[in-house]
Amino acid sequence: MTVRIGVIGTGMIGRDHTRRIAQVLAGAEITALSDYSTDAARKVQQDLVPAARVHDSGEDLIAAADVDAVLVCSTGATHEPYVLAAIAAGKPCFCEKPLATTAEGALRIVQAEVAHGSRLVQVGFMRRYDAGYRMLKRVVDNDIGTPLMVHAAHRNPTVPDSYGTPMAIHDTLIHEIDVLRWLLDDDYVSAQVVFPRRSSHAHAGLRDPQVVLLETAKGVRIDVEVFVNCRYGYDIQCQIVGEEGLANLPEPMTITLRKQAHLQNEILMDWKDRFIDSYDVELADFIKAAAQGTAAGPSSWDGYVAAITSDACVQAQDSGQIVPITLPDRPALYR
Ligand code: ISE
Repeated sequence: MTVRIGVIGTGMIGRDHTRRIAQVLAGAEITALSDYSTDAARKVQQDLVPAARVHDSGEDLIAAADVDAVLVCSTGATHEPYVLAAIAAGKPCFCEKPLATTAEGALRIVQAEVAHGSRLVQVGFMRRYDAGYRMLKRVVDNDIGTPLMVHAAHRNPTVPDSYGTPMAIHDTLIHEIDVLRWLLDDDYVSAQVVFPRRSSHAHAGLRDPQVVLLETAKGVRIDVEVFVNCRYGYDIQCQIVGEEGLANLPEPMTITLRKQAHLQNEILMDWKDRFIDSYDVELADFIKAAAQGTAAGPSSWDGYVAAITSDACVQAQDSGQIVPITLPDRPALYR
């Protein structure tokens, strides 16, 4: 079966996913597009999928008879209503992060999916599909004994002026929040944020860097440095310390260059390049499950837990205190 997909939001990532489905992946076609700017959707249609229909609204697209599954790539505040509409229509739905801009909104999605009775939603936490993180997970599960500590870093060379202190959590740390839970098979119980000396490169209104300290239910202690004006590159580090050994996330593959008395490896500058391959794998997973009328991979529950944890981290930024994180019982659908 060819899964007929509608894409809501044809900006940067929506356009890229459209290209991916139209030109790279098998098993699906793009039949519908929508964007708050219809002109932008038409441009993507002309450039990439001339046979697709452009709809006036996301709601129309979700209801369309030639749409079997939906990709929600629009701005974060619109995710919740579109995902809820897709669930109401019984159509599998891939939603970029965040699942919703509030934990309450994410919970409404969880409740709607539970009421539907089977998985329909995949959240775009693509790091779980990255080959390096998958290797790390195998080693954590099999080779280093009980995990005790995690040291991680999430560094961007620079960020725009519109990026404020809470975005370091909602936009940046959110990836570690999800992927570390998955790596450790654990949940968070508390968060604290401490601020080192401020970089002079941080614009007014942004406290940078920050160190986020998370504690898990099994007692693992995690420190994540978030430093979004590090200048030198886009750099993701993750080290897991276990009882029997220590494992590091592999560096991205690069040429090792010996030249003019230096030994060098290039460092990526743009975050869009760092996990580029994992976008293909996550969408292939979505298409495979959507062909069966369901969804796999990171779930609404994962999106909800990420939202609760993010809120606790932002509270910890403001208060300087250790903020407890409590989760409701996980519904059977997500166990
Ligand atoms: C961006 O939205 C991302 O998802 C990147 O992975 C992150 O490094 C960046 O800080 C975010 O703005």
